[in-house]
Amino acid sequence: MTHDLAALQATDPQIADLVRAEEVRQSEKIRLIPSENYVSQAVLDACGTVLQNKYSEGYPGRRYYEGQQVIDQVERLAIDRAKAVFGVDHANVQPYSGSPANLAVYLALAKPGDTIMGMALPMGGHLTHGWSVSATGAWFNAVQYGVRRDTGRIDMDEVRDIALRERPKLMFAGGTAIPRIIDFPAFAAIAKEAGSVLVADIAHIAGLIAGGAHPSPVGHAEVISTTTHKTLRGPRGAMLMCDERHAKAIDKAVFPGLQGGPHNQTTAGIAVALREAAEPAFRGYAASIVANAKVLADELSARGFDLVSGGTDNHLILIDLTPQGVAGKPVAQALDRAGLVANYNTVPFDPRKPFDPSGLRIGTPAVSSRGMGETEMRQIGAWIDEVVAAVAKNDDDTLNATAERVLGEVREVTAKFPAPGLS
Ligand code: DSN
Repeated sequence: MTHDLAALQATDPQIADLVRAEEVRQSEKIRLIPSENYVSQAVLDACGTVLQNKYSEGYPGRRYYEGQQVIDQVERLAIDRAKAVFGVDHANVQPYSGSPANLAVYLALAKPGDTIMGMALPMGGHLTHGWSVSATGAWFNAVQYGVRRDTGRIDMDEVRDIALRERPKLMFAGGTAIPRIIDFPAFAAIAKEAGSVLVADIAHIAGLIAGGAHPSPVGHAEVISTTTHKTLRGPRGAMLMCDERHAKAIDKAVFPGLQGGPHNQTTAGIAVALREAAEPAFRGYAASIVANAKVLADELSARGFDLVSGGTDNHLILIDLTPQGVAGKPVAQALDRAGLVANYNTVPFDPRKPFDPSGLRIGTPAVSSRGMGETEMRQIGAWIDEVVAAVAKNDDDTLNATAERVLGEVREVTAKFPAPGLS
């Protein structure tokens, strides 16, 4: 491990030890959670700096604290790079994370009680797109769309029917468990017909869009929301991008509407990640995420797994484990013991509860950052199959033996693929 923890070790050995333990975990295991990644050492460096020490409420050139000679330059660089990478009029790089970013969109463009529309969480949407337990479901009249039973793909007929009936103020396109390309032009046409503002939440696919591996919503969605730490491979943070006409409202909603001082160390990390995303190599990275996901999906399908929508176009695969006679949670727990980290997830029309659902969600952003390819994807598919079969046997000895053996094999593979920021 290269990360210098000498000062931390001297002051707080307990936390230093835990950081090292997490480094080992991230290094030894195969991380398949599709919303996670490995940032570069450069991004890690930017985030661990004295930029942490500065308050900068406001925006570059218009701050409420003096001493912004440096911070203004950092934030301007992040904004300019976001505008260049995504080709947008305006970028706000201050939202603390995805949920606050989406809340800022509501604050900017809707009023409590307004009708808003998003994809239902169990269908693949996000909490903040109006799901009932979220403030966005409580404070707005949320109407929700889903996927077609026969295809597992977003039901654009339903989207149009609901939109024309309900005339939502905001319409969200995007989510957390969508394995297929999102048809932004189709959403835009419906939003126009319904008189809605289309908000593209590209958190999961921002890196694919930046790298040319997924169509961009620019020119279709008036507002674009994204986290920066998923496929985009930046620090934990978020950005809002929009047409010039919404710029003032969006900025005002982020600050002073919702937030205080921006996290300047994160802004610097976002700027570095965007610089990396502008490099030609990032296009290769984005393409490898999709290529790896397709191979892994192919391997799983060949082994009899039921993939929602039949496969993937992006970084994400959603497996319905019902045919295997097991639930997502015990499988995710067994996989973790075997060195393969995924998350259990609802599948569309899931008869089981969200805390014990039928599905397993996996993805390829992190393994692609390690440079893994077709051979490793086929091996991962085989390991998943073996672990699921062991869980299905419902026999502790079989499961223990399988998890132990696979963990050993996983460690042999991960040793050959050093992770960014850890090697
Ligand atoms: N938690 C994120 C994910 O895993 O998809 C969404 O916010």
